[in-house]
Amino acid sequence: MSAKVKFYMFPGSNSVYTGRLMLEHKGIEYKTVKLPPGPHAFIMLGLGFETMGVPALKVDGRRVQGTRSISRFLDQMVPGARPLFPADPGLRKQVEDAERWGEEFQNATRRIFYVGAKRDRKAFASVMTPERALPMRVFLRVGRPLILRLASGAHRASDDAVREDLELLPERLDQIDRWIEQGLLNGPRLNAADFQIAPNISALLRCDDLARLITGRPAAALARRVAPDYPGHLGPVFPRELLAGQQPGTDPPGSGGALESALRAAGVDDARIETIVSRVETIVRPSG
Ligand SMILES: N[C@@H](CCC(=O)N[C@@H](CS)C(=O)NCC(=O)O)C(=O)O
Repeated sequence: MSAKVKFYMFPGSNSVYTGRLMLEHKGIEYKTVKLPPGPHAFIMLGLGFETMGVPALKVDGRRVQGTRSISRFLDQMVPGARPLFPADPGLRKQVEDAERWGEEFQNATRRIFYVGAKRDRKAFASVMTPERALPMRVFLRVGRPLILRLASGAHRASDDAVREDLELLPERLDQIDRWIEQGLLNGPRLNAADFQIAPNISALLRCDDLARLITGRPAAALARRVAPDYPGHLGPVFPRELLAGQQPGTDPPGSGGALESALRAAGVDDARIETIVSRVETIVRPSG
């Protein structure tokens, strides 16, 4: 018997991307319910969900909300097939821990986007409108300031929070690279933590101020494999004082996000961008 699955979402959301990837990984057929970002929060409550957030599922009347509930639910719904969690209890615990860690990385990525999108007028539409029909695109353009204000409040996306998120970013990327090296992430069998983490790396790769920190890392390869089609672009909008924790003086000249953005805008694919940027880095990186 096949269950009727409805997937509540809005395009452009990082957590929705995680939910979609997991549904597709499990080979589950589903019907998408596309909501307008902003009003979606009230619609979710109106539909009887416990909180305002997407992604969420309704499966034969049962409501499942949030990426970490969805991953567990999908493994119960379709046991055996392409499990999101390993059967071995020790390994399962490691994946669960990395997935929980990934949810905080997800929160940080969302805050970075909202704070950046207040400064870059084009960023919000570039992420939120690609899969939308004209009336919704108009709504999103007109509603942008209000939606950004509401979302920033709901997710505590302040300059202070983002200063800390940006400061933590290099060590978070190091953690992801370590997990990849250990085989916990980006292994032969993708797991719930891969799907939780990869969309956020992909989103950050589309930020001009941050791409230089990620390109060339194993984390970038994970994003390219698992979540290659994050839409949009955030220009170089973060003021120096927000980026202060990243020691800008240590960046090799020419390896910045500007090169990556220019290549992407010219239609060069991600794999080639990575090769070109790492070559440039080896040329311009100061020796010693
Ligand atoms: N940590 C949650 C995130 C859910 C979430 O915050 N989703 C955003 C969209 S990216 C949302 O719907 N926010 C509205 C709200 O929660 O008020 C998960 O992993 O599912």
